[in-house]
Amino acid sequence: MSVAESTATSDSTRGEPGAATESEPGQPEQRRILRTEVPGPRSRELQQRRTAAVPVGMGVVLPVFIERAGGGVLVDVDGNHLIDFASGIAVTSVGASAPEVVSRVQEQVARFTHTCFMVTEYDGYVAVAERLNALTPGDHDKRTALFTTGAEAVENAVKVARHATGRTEVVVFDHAYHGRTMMAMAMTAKEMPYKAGFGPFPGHVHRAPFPYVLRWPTGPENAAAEALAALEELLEEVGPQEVAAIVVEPVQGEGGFIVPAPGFLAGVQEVAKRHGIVFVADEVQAGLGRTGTVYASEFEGIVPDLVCSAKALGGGLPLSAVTGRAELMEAVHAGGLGGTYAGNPVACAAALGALSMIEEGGLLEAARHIEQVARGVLEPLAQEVPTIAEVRGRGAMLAMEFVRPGSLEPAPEVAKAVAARCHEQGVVVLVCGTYGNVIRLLPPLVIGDELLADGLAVLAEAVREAS
Ligand code: PLZ
Repeated sequence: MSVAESTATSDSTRGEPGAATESEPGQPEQRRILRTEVPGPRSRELQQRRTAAVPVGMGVVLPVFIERAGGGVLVDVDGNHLIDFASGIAVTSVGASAPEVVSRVQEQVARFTHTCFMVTEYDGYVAVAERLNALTPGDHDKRTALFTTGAEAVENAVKVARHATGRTEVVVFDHAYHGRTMMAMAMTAKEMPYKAGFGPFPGHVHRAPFPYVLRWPTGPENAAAEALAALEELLEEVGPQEVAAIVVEPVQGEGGFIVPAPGFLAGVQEVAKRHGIVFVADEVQAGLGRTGTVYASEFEGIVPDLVCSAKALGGGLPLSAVTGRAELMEAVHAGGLGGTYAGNPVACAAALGALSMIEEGGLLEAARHIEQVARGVLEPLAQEVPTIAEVRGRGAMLAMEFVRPGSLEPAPEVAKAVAARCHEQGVVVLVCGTYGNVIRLLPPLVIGDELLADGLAVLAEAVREAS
């Protein structure tokens, strides 16, 4: 394929030029443009340097080097405009160069870059904490501690839960992903590539079944009740009075964008409450607007005791948070929580921009709109193509699971082929799932309609080809 200097717009998706395609000042043109093959010659050159300087352990989905990004577009060093259906794994929900983030970061970085909040303080940190205390589910008294990565937020939620309860055990679920640090790895389900060769891991982590509706052995209608019964059974074995925390992703991310069977999360909350266990929602991937509500927990009206936020929170800068019941958060002794960079002022400034967009910028509506548009393409496609077992997800966190036709046998080779074809055509999609057979969509919530339609058309064509 060579599309020298051509605009890649499929006829089926050419619509009226509308406001959605207009690029904002300072943003790259919001259109898919392929000037070279992907990756192009300059990316390939840089890739050679990377290979000599960076270990392969640090994997890469698409070996393309990016020069600028914004809205729904990534511009690479060869001048290709790629459609971003990844958002840097659910991070740049507000876009990769949103003016609301950029201006606040510039202002902050010119005043000071760092003090360490544990040494001397700054109000940006407090402002982010106040916003998260207000935005997380429940109107009880809350406190927020800021950290840097999602894994750190998860680890600190466990620390708080253990300290507050005086208990040791942690319960997590099948297909869970919680990060790459030692405890977070122990809590993560999948061996390859996350855990293989890195053990031994911290103990005291127990895994219960997750109600994966598509694959529930006795049928979808039984998933919630049977998964809850299995959780109760596990608690009986471990001793519920020994369990500090149950940690759950309200929509599982890396595990395959698995939406738990209805009623399950509320059931987990009830079980946790009955046994005095801290109920922790890992909202690192699903939170902050991605699913069409600020937190995915809201969907079923659950109120977690502790909520982990990260990714979209920092608008592209590294920032994470644990927000929770004041009596739990205040249980830890002074100095028990922290980190040199925890709640860095530049990241806090970025977060205040991102949060204002999520709260007031119409992004929740945008996430629901993306779902509607994407389902409009993917659901008919699933009817047409026998390799799609299910289209699932919530808001702008959507996925397709691929199987061998007529069975539930995972077809990771189809997902891989679809992703490769999309990448070649300038659409950045990601694969996920325990079986590596899921294609997920995580576009920036600010993506324009034409770009979205074009990306979906490329994806649909890739699915038809690969099936
Ligand atoms: N909890 C629910 O999705 C990060 C992983 C990318 P960090 N997911 C992307 C990779 O392969 O390393 C994630 C998540 C949930 C925790 C985390 C961990 O967040 O910021 O990557 O530490």
